Amino acid sequence: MPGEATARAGTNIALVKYWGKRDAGLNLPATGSLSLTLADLGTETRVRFGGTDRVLVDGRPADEAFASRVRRFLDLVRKEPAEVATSNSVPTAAGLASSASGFAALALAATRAAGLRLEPRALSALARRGSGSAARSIFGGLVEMHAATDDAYARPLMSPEECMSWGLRLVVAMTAQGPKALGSTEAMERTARTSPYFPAWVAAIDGDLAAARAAIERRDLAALGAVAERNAMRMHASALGADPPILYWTGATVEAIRAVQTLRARGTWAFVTIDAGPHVKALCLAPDAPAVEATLAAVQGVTRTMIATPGPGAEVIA
Ligand code: 2P0
Repeated sequence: MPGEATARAGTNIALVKYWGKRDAGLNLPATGSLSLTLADLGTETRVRFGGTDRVLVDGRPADEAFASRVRRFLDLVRKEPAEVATSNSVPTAAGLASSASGFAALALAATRAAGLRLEPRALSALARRGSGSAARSIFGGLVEMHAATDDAYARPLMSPEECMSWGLRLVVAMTAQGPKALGSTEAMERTARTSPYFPAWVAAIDGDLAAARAAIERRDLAALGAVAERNAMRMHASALGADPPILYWTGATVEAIRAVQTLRARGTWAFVTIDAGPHVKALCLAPDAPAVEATLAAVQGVTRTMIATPGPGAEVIA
């Protein structure tokens, strides 16, 4: 009997970034990382074994690059063909990583469809093989990815409920898309290979992780935000140092960063983070989120904003 299962997972935004690999074959990250899993923005994936191999995205056949990445991942789990049907609730142009929620949902759906029930740690390590950031989306709330062992996996730090009672929010500001951004897999490989700043980036991570953990323990938004903002700047600095250089920012990115910093100088705690693209995300507390959103929405070149809330880890839904 062919097995079938459907799972969903939320995307996540790293406050201490993953940027560089120790082993590309096993997709082992060079460092640890720390992120917040989001509600609503995510991926739902159904895996059905039997028939012929097929990968559908929002009901249509996936492009070959994505389909072959999915097939390579399924080969870790299966011995027979499978149909994979996936849909994203992340707006495609949002610049929010859909590979994180996508491979987390796929790892859970594929293992359940194959009749396997993996421990969360093993499921996280499996999701990592699809995409490094997916290891973190297995868990909800604040999550830390550990990279010290040969089998890197994530662990929960603070539940989504606790994150909600703390009041954490991420305000997302999408800026007008320039030319298609360089994919993060290729960009981090180039950074690691050619940037003279890459070793310094790696050397700074343990300190950032320790400071972030301590801030979370104290529920100290200002301290956590300060770590997140400097860590994102350091990630982009390492990429700028690559050859040829990697610059993800547009003018609107810079203006959005300045708008948040100006708001902060006037007494509102908000801190920026930026992933492998031009969009800006601001970490803040719920009572300040509407003001942070209004500030970002007023920046020229910002096309859309939303307030994202902490969300649960990957779950089986059918
Ligand atoms: C992060 N990013 O920690 C960082 C910050 C992008 C910028 O994880 O090669 O798509 O599939 O393991 O997970 C994006 O990297 O890379 C990412 P692969 P992935 O969220």
